[in-house]
Amino acid sequence: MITAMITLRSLLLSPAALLALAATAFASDIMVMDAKAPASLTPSAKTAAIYMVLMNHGMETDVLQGVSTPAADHASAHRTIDDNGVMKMREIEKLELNPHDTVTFAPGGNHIMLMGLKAPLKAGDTLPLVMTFAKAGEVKIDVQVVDKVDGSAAEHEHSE
Ligand SMILES: [Cu+2]
Repeated sequence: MITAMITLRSLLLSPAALLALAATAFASDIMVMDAKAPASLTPSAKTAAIYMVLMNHGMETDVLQGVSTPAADHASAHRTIDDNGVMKMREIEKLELNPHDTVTFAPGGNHIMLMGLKAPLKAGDTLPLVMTFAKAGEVKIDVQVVDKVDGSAAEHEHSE
């Protein structure tokens, strides 16, 4: 009886929880959670950033080798570094995920950078993203476009 009640309760997910589930992709051992992109600030925006949490649930190290989306000409993983007080971005050529590693892409650190955006990102939209891993292969996710991601504005004022 108690078990039945717990099961029932766990089925009653809030809309927010359902959204979180929808944004979570399971593909082999790589799990992508909470993939989100802040909406473009101007209609002429050509760059955008995507944030997420990556986990490797496997027993072997995997490597993120590339990212792509039909929404932009170019996508790559970037890392923001503090070079004597000047924030600079570097492309992460190979992002290693060791077994049980969690890597967070968040403002001020790692992000997926889109360049040559084909249309400005609007809150409520979803953006398909393909992440290619050495072992897991192609991991396809839907990125939620949100109003804003705390701390992301300053980082993407650069124009590349
Ligand atoms: Cu960047």
